Amino acid sequence: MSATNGNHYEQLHQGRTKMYKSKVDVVLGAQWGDEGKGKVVDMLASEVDIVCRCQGGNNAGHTVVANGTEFDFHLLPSGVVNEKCVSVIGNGVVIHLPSLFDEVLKNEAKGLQHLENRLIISDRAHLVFDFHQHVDGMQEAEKGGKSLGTTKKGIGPAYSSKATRNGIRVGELLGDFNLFSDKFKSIVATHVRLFPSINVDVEAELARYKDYAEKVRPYVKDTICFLHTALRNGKTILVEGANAAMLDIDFGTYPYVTSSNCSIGGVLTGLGLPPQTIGEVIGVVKAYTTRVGDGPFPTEQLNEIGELLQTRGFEIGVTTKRKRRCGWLDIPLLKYTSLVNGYTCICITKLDILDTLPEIKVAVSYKKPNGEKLDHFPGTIAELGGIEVEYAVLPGWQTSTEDVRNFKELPENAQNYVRFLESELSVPVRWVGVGKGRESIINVH
Ligand code: 2SA
Ligand code: GDP
Ligand code: MG
Repeated sequence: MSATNGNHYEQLHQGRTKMYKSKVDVVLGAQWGDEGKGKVVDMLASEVDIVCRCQGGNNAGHTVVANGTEFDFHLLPSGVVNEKCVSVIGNGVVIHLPSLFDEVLKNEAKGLQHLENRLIISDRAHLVFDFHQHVDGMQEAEKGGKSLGTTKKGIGPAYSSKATRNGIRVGELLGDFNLFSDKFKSIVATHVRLFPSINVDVEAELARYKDYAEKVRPYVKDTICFLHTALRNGKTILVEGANAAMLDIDFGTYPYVTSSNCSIGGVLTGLGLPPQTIGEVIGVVKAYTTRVGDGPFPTEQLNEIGELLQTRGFEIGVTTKRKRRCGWLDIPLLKYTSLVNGYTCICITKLDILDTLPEIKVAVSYKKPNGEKLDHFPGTIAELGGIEVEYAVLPGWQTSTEDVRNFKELPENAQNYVRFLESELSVPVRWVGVGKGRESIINVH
């Protein structure tokens, strides 16, 4: 046997070339969304060059409270609050242009300036049309009692068009308008065949999109090249996940999910990044659990605890204004999303919302109907519906944490709550949120 034979695996791992001067850090929702990703992105955006959205659309609602002003972002990356940051809407995002420009106007009125100089939109991102939104509403209505509780922003129908290869990309809107018109007529005809009651004034829509083409043109670029050049030049990049792992089309509680990959895979496919570019993966964990929309929720509290979390936490959908369902923190769920996403650290948010509780429950395991402990997260709704949740009961702290800025100054029981989560997940907790504002964050290490 020659000296090199049998050593291929070892050789494969030797002498790796360093192609990138910097890394891409990622902020991901670890539960069912609304963990406070917007706030975490804003906290880090002052130190990065580029902030990107990689999936979802204007179903997302990310809140940033900066210098006393509250912003809600839906399509715009939360990094736009920071004037030094370039914001990128990647190829994996689906864009309803009328909503995007409304959002730009609304935020300009709140004082965000010169967005045109620091927003870049991928030519490969798909368009969401008004008829996609109508179809979303109709599909929900048809399901009756089995609706998913979508945001009705046309996200599912637009990703369906993409997957069936009938979708239209931003770049096509900017090319030959006759070709765009033909594709638009064809995608409308397909939808009218399936949903005869939708009413699309094709000529009026084409006229409207002719205007949108010129409005969006200055923002559109090949974002893949842009990001890779940035990485080679040592620019720092942060990715803002939208929705969350339990809403991921593959890993979430299917079919009660959204239509994109909201976990780590969506970062790579939604921006054209290879895995070795990924640096830190920050899991954002709300100190309890919420869910907006239908679907299973093992630790949901349909009682005064749920109501207290909902009212103290102002748990209302940022996009639809629906009340969010509330329940206890769920460790089996977090262990599962940690497996899928590979969190390198965690930010716990909304610890302050638990301040008044005398005791706090945390789900620590799931049991099958026969009493056996489950060693995996159920893959079907039926299996998840049949589990029994086992809780640990932790003492509360019944003291306000809102003004605390140093981990050691948190009440001991609050520190223990954080340490409990950390040891259960075996992932370091790097920050703890105790209020809405930028400043309401505690550095743990
Ligand atoms: P869709 O519209 O097809 O993506 O809906 C499918 C499911 O995904 C849920 N979903 C969300 N869950 C939490 N937060 C979201 N963003 C808004 C917010 C939600 C709102 O920040 O509050 O305002 O209602 C979001 N977007 C989608 C959705 O509820 C369905 O369960
Ligand atoms: P996202 O979709 O993950 O960005 O989260 P949302 O913006 O939909 O919902 C999070 C809500 O919690 C927003 O109203 C935030 O302002 C608020 N929030 C974020 N972090 C904290 C925190 O640590 N404490 C409190 N009280 N509110 C927070
Ligand atoms: Mg949200």
